[in-house]
Amino acid sequence: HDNAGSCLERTLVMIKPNMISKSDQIIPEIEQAGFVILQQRRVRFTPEQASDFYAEHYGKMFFPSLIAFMSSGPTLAMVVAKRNAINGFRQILGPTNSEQAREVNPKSFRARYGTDTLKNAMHGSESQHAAEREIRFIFPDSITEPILSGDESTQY
Ligand code: RTP
Ligand code: MG
Repeated sequence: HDNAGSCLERTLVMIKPNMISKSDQIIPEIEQAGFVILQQRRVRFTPEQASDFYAEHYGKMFFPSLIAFMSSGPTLAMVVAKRNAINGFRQILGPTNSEQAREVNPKSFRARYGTDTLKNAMHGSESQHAAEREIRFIFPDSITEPILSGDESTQY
């Protein structure tokens, strides 16, 4: 089996404020790429919540502009599932810099919807640890264990 050894994962995806108006176009693309949307929520981040969500970047040059951007309007957050969802979504997301995305992966979300390094249209968790933390951050009531593991995942 092709996917033997791979694991059904959940990752946190966000459509950032500059592209939330394109959600009706973006969501079917996420589903066509094989991701199942488990939960979805519109979030209006306060600057404090955005700072907390992006705490790993505190102190960096771009932190103030990141916080201003992420609290400039609503964001659409969703929990999506697929085999290897975390890396798989980062692949179709493209690099952080939208201009670089247009060069290296023109079909990626950031290539097509992003503007630059800051306004890069979408977010996807970058590791298992980040995914768990971010899902809990946005969906505090959601289950915290992996949805399925081992042999069970083949039934999905
Ligand atoms: P994300 O967390 O939003 O999915 O993006 P990422 O992993 O590709 O990039 P990361 O390094 O985690 O940066 C988080 C967000 O901060 C903004 N940023 N601006 N040099 C800059 O101006 C700069 N670098 C990063 C972007 O909005 C980036 O997605
Ligand atoms: Mg990141």
